[in-house]
Amino acid sequence: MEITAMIMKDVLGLIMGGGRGTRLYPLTKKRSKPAVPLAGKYRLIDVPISNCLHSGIDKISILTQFNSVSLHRHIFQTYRRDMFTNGWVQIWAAEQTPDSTGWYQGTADAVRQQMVEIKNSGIKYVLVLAGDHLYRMDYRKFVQYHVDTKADITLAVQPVNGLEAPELGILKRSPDGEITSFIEKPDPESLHDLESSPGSEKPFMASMGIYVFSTDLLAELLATPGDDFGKDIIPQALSNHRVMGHIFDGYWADIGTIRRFYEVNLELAANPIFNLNLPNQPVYTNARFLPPTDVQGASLKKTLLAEGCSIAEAKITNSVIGIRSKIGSQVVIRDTIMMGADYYETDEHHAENRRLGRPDIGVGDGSIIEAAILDKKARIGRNVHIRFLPDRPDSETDQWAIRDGLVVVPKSAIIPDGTVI
Ligand code: ADQ
Ligand code: ADP
Repeated sequence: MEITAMIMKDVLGLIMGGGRGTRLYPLTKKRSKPAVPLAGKYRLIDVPISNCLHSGIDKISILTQFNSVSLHRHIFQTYRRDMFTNGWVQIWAAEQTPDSTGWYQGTADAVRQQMVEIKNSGIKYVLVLAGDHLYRMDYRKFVQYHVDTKADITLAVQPVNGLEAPELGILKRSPDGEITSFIEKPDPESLHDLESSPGSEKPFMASMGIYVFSTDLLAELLATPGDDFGKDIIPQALSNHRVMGHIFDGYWADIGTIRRFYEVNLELAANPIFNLNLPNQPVYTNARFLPPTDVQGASLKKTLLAEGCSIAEAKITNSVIGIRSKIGSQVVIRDTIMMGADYYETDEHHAENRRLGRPDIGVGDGSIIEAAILDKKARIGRNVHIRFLPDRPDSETDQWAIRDGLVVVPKSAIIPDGTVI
């Protein structure tokens, strides 16, 4: 059966926008995870939403634990639909009701708490998507496979190596693609029996955490206990449902931890691992009408440089420089994600900064920044040195944190002149 545009209109894209946000903390200190900036100009949520729109899915909900202003603003400004389309993008935040205590307890619980909304939408299929992955997938093929194989549930799956396997749901499939066993984050002993292609570079088959269900079956499954899809719902469903695994062979990266988020951003700068530049399949984001970046005397290597920046004189290597970044003279930036700013400071802002004795937004003259993540609107003074020191334990002060060995300067933080971190 050919999947028509009509069937995709009957699919709800349900994006899991994050649990308590601990794995990306402190980027999630003041915003919900879907609003975390990516690759200098996008936000994490732009990836699954763009995939949905390119696949003809135009009803999209984002499940998030808390409702940040920046997420609302971003969704409203970017995905406003016109009066001639039926589509919508909605944010469904965890809320306290007489029947629930508030926080989503896990991925399945998040969906359970919004089951009334899902049923009310009258949509036939629910496509559950992660909110922290970088990939480009045509969900039409995925839904087509689900329908063609008469599946009850279909998972997107991909081969992985032995280092990645313990962090993922690992499964085995029969020759026709039906999943016969599934273990969430298997320990080393159970891994041995889970090889799908022994001897190959990627012997294990992993779940990508992307599922398609019929709305009726989803409601039925969520009426029984179990708060997570990976830990509870999928393994329990194997015994009495047809659960299929659809292989996705494109680029796919889970960027839900500070370390992977950092690595994937820098890989985007250094290599064409993922094409942000496909004319017919752009990653959508807020259209901001920013001016061209103004560079006075910089050397830039392996760098993604967003628009609207102003760079006096700097040496920038292996870095992502986000929108509206301001970089002073004699600055060195290496192996760093600088997220930029949401607005330009005016002369009045600068006068106010002098009065308060704080640096302007951006990186001040003479600073050296290595292996850091500078969140939006960070104020890095002059002659600051953020060093790369291997094996630093996680720690936190008011103005910066060490996570996975990296210095993270949270949104709007102030690093005074001359600070050495
Ligand atoms: P994990 O990524 O470890 O494994 P999980 O932490 O449940 O699973 O996150 C899945 C997605 O849901 C992420 O986008 C996350 O931000 C979001 N999420 C988590 N808790 C949430 C909550 N309470 N409310 C809303 N959103 C929430 C899963 C599967 C594995 C699979 C990997 C692939 O369980 O089987 O291999 O994804 O990355
Ligand atoms: P983020 O989560 O990425 O930091 P924010 O919600 O903080 O995003 O900021 C995004 C929006 O806020 C932008 O549209 C920007 O115009 C506006 N904005 C935030 N702070 C200010 C400010 N002090 N002056 C003017 N505009 C601001």
